Amino acid sequence: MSAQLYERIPNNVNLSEDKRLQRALEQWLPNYLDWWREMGPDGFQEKDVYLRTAVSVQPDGWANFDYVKMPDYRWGIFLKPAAPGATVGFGDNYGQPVYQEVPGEFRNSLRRIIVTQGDTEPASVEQQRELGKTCPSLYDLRNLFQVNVEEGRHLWAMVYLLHKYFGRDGREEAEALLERRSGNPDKPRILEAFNQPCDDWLNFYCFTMFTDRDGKYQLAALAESGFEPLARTCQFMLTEEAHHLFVGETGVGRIVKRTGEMMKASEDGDVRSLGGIPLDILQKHINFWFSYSLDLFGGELSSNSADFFAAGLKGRYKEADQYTEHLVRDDVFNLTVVEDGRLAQREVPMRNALNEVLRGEYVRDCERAMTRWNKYLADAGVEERLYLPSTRFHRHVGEYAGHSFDVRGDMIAPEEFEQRRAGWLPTIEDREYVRSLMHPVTEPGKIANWIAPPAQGIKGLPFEFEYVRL
Ligand code: BYC
Ligand code: FE
Ligand code: FE
Repeated sequence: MSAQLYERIPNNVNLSEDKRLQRALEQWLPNYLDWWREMGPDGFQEKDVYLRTAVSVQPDGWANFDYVKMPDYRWGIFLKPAAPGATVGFGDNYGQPVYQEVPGEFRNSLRRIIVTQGDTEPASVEQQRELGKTCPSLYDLRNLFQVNVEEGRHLWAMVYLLHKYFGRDGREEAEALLERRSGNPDKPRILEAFNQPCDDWLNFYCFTMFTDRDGKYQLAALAESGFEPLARTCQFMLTEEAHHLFVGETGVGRIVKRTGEMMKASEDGDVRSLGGIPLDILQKHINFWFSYSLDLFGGELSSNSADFFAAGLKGRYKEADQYTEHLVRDDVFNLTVVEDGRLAQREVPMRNALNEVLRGEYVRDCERAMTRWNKYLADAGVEERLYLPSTRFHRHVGEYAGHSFDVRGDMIAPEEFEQRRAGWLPTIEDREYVRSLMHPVTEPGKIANWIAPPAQGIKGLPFEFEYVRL
């Protein structure tokens, strides 16, 4: 499949042969650009940024690096090439040919999945729009913008599916994706994590660590889909997503490193006097973003998850590689539920617990990162450690919502939660303290005091490289 790169909308889906679709997307394009100028990174639209642009879907050649002004970024439509003879990989239609069109009976479910996925992408750009003004270095500024333009491209990916496969209601949904606004009480984004403010860099790194990571697992589940255009779209999105996760994990890691150094250097272990971010504030941000991101997996018990799996729309993580049995008809899952005001075990049909199974994969991945961060503390000679709170802590969706749990997962009275909240979740004072550290550092090679420099620059270039020309 050859990529058509120099059309108005770069693509590898033969857009020029589908005039109706091409016209529809060319009509959507100016609305998208208006949205980008209004809600994209504030104050940097005319700057040259050293960005990676997808120009082909080949494993070694898809990323092209050059200086680009963000509004000129070539947002394109790229699907991983089709594997011939592909079949539905799980559920009740296991082994049948993959769906090339939307099966009528799954139309609403599929549209809803695609709209939910699509809604998160512009939402995150909106949440991050002010961050450029307080960047800790040009390297980090460039990474922020790289993430932003790629989330913009992910929106394009979903809008392509809506326009191509869902007719009139697809077009309406595509427009609505540009109308909702993160945090706006009248027209909020669909999922709650995407209405939370993300206006300092500690929040940004936690967001890309924990919330983009939900994106990875959701996309991976959709990359298994029997609706082939969705699967192939998500497969390609995952290659971009890896960088977002890198930004988050190394970003938090670099703060941990710096805080560890400062704890050692200060007389009393208090890093505030040295202008650092104390470990307890870091921990509270981890608690906040981890718990909100857990909500993004949906209820522990979900008839939607069972229906999506049965229909072959949304699989398990690495369904094809990791499992040998793909029907999951009789399996059960042991779930910890709340019964009569206390925790109890209940055996539930596995298909209804697939949100929880996916969440389990996610939690293991987060634990891996936590181990790495704690190693930085150990290396600095510091005793304290960071941890992940219980998956029951501070939940707003699912089995544990409406009850109160401490960070160890023990049920407590709501009053006790409120009394101890300030020790577990960022307070206004914590946020203000972090904000007080956020001053832009824009000289090439310089870095803010509260974060360690990265181990290396981008694409083999040194950290001192001028990643954004201001
Ligand atoms: N907030 O059956 P249930 C990303 C609703 S991130 C508000 O338990 P289901 C990215 C739900 O709609 C990845 N409402 O849930 C990251 C349902 O409503 P109805 C985004 C919620 O459907 C960073 C009810 O509660 N992709 O890409 O099994 C930067 C019961 O729900 C929430 C996707 O999410 C919530 N958190 O699972 C940029 C993939 N959770 O039916 C990008 C597509 C649930 O009672 N979405 N509800 O009206 C899905 O697969 C599913 O919709 C969910 C929910 C996994 C989100
Ligand atoms: Fe994305
Ligand atoms: Fe992302």
